[in-house]
Amino acid sequence: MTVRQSFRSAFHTGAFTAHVEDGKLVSVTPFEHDPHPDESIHAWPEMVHAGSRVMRPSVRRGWLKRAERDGRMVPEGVRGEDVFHEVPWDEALEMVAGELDRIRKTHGNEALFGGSYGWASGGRLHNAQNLTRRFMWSIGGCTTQVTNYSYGAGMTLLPHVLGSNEAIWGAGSDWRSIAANCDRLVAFGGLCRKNWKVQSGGFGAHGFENVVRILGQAKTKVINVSPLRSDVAPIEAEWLPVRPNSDCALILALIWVVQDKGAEDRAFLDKYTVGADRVLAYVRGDVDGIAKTPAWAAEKTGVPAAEIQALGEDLIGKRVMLTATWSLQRQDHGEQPFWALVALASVLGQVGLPGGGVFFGYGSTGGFGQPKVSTPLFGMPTPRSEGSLGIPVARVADCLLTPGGTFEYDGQEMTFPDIRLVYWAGGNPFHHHQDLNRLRKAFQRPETVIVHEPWWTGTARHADIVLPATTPLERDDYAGSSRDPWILSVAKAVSVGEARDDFAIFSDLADRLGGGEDFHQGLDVEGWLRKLWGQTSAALAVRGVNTPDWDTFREMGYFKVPEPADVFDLYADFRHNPRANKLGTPSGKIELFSETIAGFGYDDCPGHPVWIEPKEWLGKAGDWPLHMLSNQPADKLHSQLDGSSVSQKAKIHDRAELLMNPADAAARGLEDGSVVRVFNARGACLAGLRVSDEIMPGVVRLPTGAMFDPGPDGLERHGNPNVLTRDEGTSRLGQGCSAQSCLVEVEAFTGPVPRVEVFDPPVFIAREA
Ligand SMILES: Nc1nc2c(c(=O)[nH]1)N[C@H]1C(S)=C(S)[C@@H](COP(=O)(O)OP(=O)(O)OC[C@H]3O[C@@H](n4cnc5c(=O)[nH]c(N)nc54)[C@H](O)[C@@H]3O)O[C@H]1N2
Ligand SMILES: Nc1nc2c(c(=O)[nH]1)N[C@H]1C(S)=C(S)[C@@H](COP(=O)(O)OP(=O)(O)OC[C@H]3O[C@@H](n4cnc5c(=O)[nH]c(N)nc54)[C@H](O)[C@@H]3O)O[C@H]1N2
Ligand SMILES: [Mo]
Repeated sequence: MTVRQSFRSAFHTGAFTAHVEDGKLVSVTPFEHDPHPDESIHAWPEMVHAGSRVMRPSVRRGWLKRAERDGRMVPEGVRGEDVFHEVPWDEALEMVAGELDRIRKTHGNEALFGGSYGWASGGRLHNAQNLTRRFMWSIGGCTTQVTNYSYGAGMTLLPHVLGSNEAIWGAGSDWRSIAANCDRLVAFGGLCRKNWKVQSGGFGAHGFENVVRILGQAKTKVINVSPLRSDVAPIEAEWLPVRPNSDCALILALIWVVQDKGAEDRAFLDKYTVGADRVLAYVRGDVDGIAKTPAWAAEKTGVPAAEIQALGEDLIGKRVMLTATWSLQRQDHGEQPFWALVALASVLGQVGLPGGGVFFGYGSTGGFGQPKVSTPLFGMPTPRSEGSLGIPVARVADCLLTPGGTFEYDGQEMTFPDIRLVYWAGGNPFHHHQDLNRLRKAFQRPETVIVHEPWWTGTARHADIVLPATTPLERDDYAGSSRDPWILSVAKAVSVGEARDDFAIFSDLADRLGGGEDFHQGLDVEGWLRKLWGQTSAALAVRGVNTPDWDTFREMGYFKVPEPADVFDLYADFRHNPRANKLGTPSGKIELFSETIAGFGYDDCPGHPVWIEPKEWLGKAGDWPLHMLSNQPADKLHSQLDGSSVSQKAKIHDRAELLMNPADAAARGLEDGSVVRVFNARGACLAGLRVSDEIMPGVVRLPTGAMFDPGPDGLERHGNPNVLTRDEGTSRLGQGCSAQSCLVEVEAFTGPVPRVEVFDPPVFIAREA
């Protein structure tokens, strides 16, 4: 007789119920309170039992044959090209513990790299990156990573300008207020429906259709400033196609128009900002002799001067909400468009008005502008040990390649340590990092690379010791996102291979290395979940919200935090009383000129927003005629669950889709639906071509997410854009990821189309006696 059971679960793309037959996950049904569930959840049954799962602890052959050379233990073979031996858990853990101990004792904890950036899975306890850090602190610390790939430049800049990162990760002014009050919503990078499929931590209800409905009934006119017309679909909007990476020039010209009309809001600037005069003088051309006029910006942006003039004039006297997607700062000098947008919102006097002002991210992930629930959700704490070094996340390859090298970041001069051991759990740098051919070289440098993974990703394939990790379907947890009212139960549904929870792996290792008490505090998963639920309940009780006890919550499967009736407007309190509600900047006001930043003396990020020509963009003649945007994939979260039939559906001849304007396709004789080769001096990949006028001429779009699949000749076969992107910081201030500044060429691929091999497990061989 078949045994059928159902279990609650949740992921970053939505919650669901998992249906299990005889110990196998067979299907999922979406969370009953999700009005618009995302299809990606249906990838789980295939992927949980996929042939690409890591089934047992595995060790790379060449690593076992390492030998000492010039004070380093140098393994044989090449990471990413070697074969693996499967070993019993106890032996694998003994090797990992032994290696961690050897390196910390010989070279100090700084030689351990435990940044481990990545999204892993939803769930508050089993957050792999947190657990890695907590484990590393329990054994004496490590070199870690600070900031993120999402908005590394923005989150470093904004505290200097607005005193916090509320405008990037806070709630955002409510859509109801925008609909009621806003005349013009200017969306740089659009308002991407696909990005709303995702909320970090796991969530219950997809809200984008609600935004579409609210805006559809409002007087608000939406202007989509983007190389892609489809970035706002299905919201009705006017499209202003703009050359990638030129937005700062456009924004400065809008400030010029407002100033030229004498319409800058003097009272606002005097009361709430510092440094406005410096910016206005710069825009007039008093500083460098170049007035930032519509004609000046037209040449840079490709937007006709008359249109810039008209847009600038149209904003005067209206309620205006300015927003930019995070991709606008994921580019060379990405700090500048964000700072310039704050300046424009200030010059228009809009900050803190109902439905007006500036916010970064309405188009970037789900939940911004929904009723502000600020759901408290406790995970295991990760206090960073004193003196441990944190390098900006996107500088990882620099760190591995140039030990002892110095670099600047946000006013600090830092030195890269000599990393001997890399430890990664819950991230896929061979998805997320730029210039993957360079990263491959960087990954050859350490003595040891250890990875926890459920699947044989690019990162697992470049490791020496791979430990099989569970997915959320294989463990108990609770999940939720601060911008979603649903707190969700996650229950273990199946077991796969010899996979263990990251928590269990780290607990065991910490015990072996003398850090057990600090890491797990004598509690198991159940003990921690009860403790964390207690903390979450206590935080809600302070707000007058009564939660059920843990057992009742588990039985119910979810809990809904009451949504506030009030409509929230960002910075309304500051506007109302700027003395009592000072911003966290040195002046307590919006810093359109920052003495702090000016004091750093960076020519790539001076004291106020400026136009600086990107190193790679269409404004500069060169060998590579097309600007490649690599935005977030519509059908999945990054590289996760790639290979399922759900993500396969979006591919063309098994490769990621490259979007190109008909004029560019015709000029190259390329046919819709064909396989093309995308290349530049850094690398080359294959992709499947789709031709459409939804993208402006001169620009192509290859989304991220195709699992890294390098062929023997170095050609990436699957369409991973990061073999093409630049690995350089945004500036010395933010040192963020600048993937969106990337030029390429595209040609027909004429050879026999190679098979994508990344979903095959690596080669295992028996260990020699
Ligand atoms: N060119 C370009 N590159 C980009 C971007 C871009 O716009 N353009 N965007 C950047 C951004 S914003 C981001 S956030 C990054 C995303 O980069 P990542 O977060 O690194 O990408 P993911 O594919 O989500 O990787 C998560 C990995 O964790 C594994 N995992 C899942 N659950 C668990 C678990 O419980 N335990 C363990 N041990 N592992 C688990 C998954 O299998 C997967 O391999 O990419 C960045 N890279
Ligand atoms: N479906 C799905 N949703 C996701 C994710 C995912 O993997 N899948 N990842 C999540 C994560 S980790 C993050 S950080 C966010 C990221 O959120 P974003 O960074 O906002 O997302 P992107 O899709 O990279 O970019 C949004 C749009 O900006 C436009 N754009 C790019 N460069 C420029 C430019 O120079 N100027 C202008 N005007 N427009 C430009 C592109 O056309 C692109 O479609 O998305 C989240 N949402
Ligand atoms: Mo991100």
